[in-house]
Amino acid sequence: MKKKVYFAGSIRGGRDDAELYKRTIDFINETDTVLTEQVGDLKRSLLEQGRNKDAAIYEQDTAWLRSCDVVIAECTHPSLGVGYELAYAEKYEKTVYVFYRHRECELSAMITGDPWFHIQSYETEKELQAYIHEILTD
Ligand code: 6IA
Repeated sequence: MKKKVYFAGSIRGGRDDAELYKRTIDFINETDTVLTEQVGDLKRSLLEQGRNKDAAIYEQDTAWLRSCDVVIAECTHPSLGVGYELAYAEKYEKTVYVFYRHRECELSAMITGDPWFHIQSYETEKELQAYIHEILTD
């Protein structure tokens, strides 16, 4: 059965990796279902958001976190929102995979120190996709 995947990646934290998120979301969607396609949206402006929209985003994202089968987070680029989502997912006992490129960042001790998270460093996108494929075919 197709897995419902909550893919997390930086938005207001910085969009340097947005294209990687988009390709990763497309890759996951080949076999499973990504709930959070906006994370890979390359067109929408960050400025379009207001407080009302933020409340709707929060409600929708937390509902998706509660209903997903697995969380996959790309954490190379630090993001407050992603950190919040990881803790929220743990509260609801969701399986959480955290990926990062170790040559480019030091993950927070609050992530690496939490045994709940499955943490995996990678170097190439191909390697990232291979890890994700393994998770989804588990
Ligand atoms: O603090 P950040 O903005 O970097 O937090 C990013 C995380 O929060 C992502 O993993 C998303 O799941 C969630 N998030 C933050 N902003 C949005 C959003 N904005 N839509 C959906 N989820 C969000 C509207 C779309 C945007 C591309 C303009």
